[in-house]
Amino acid sequence: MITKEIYDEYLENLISGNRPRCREIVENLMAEEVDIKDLYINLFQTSMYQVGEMWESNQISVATEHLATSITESLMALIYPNIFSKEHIGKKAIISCIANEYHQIGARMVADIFEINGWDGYFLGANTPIKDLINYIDSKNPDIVCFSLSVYFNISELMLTLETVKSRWPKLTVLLGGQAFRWGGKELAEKYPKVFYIDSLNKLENFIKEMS
Ligand code: B12
Repeated sequence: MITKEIYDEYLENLISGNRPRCREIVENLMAEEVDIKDLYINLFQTSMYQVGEMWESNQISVATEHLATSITESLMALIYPNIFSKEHIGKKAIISCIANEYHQIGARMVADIFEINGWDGYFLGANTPIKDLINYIDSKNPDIVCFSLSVYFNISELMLTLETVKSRWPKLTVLLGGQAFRWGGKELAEKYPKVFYIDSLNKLENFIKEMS
């Protein structure tokens, strides 16, 4: 269980750049068989949101924020053996940040939730150009495509991406998510058939189960 004490100690070590201690904390939680979604949301996401607030209010530098990001990404890699050991069911999802979107941790979590549920989760990472995305969708013929958006000023890229993908594959299921939608844009999902905005990993998992 991720208690307040564990979280506080983790955050302190994340901010001070103590990767070995952060790693130990995560390994201990994994040994306790803490749910991966719990780890993702209540440890990694909450701490990175707090890092963002500290950075915004000048309590930490950009360098510290970058270090916290890289530690978080390395710890997610630590969990991979638990994610990829599941039996696969022959369903495919492509998960990508849209062009000019450099925040990739949330999208990586989304890809992992697909893997945990037996899907092949093709995670394309940050800033995927539309042309390459289209070619990739063409080559994989996925059941679902997911787009992650963190900064609201990238909404026009998302609109362009949706228009391009939906004009080519009108029946393809597309999921939208990410914190940019706090500032607007959810209505984009209503503009096209089979496009859904999903606001949490739990709802995502329910959706995946229905599609499995
Ligand atoms: C780390 C970070 C960066 C790193 C990212 C590196 C990397 N490898 O990812 C770097 C340095 C690149 C960066 C750059 C910038 N950043 Co920044 N960044 C952050 C920070 C601190 C953490 C992001 C993170 O990992 N969060 C944790 C993840 C797990 O959360 P998440 O992304 O929300 O994902 C969850 C859900 O949203 C959901 N989800 C996400 N995607 C999807 C998709 C689907 C389909 C579904 C179903 C669900 C889903 O699932 C996840 C798990 O629950 C945030 C602070 C914050 N509040 O997050 C700011 C933040 C996102 N950044 C911000 C800004 C402003 C910027 C810059 C413009 C700064 C600048 N002046 O250059 C640039 C923009 C770069 C760009 N073009 O993308 C703002 C955005 C504000 C806004 N109004 O849009 C934030 C909120 C900071 C702040 N408080 O102001 N940043």
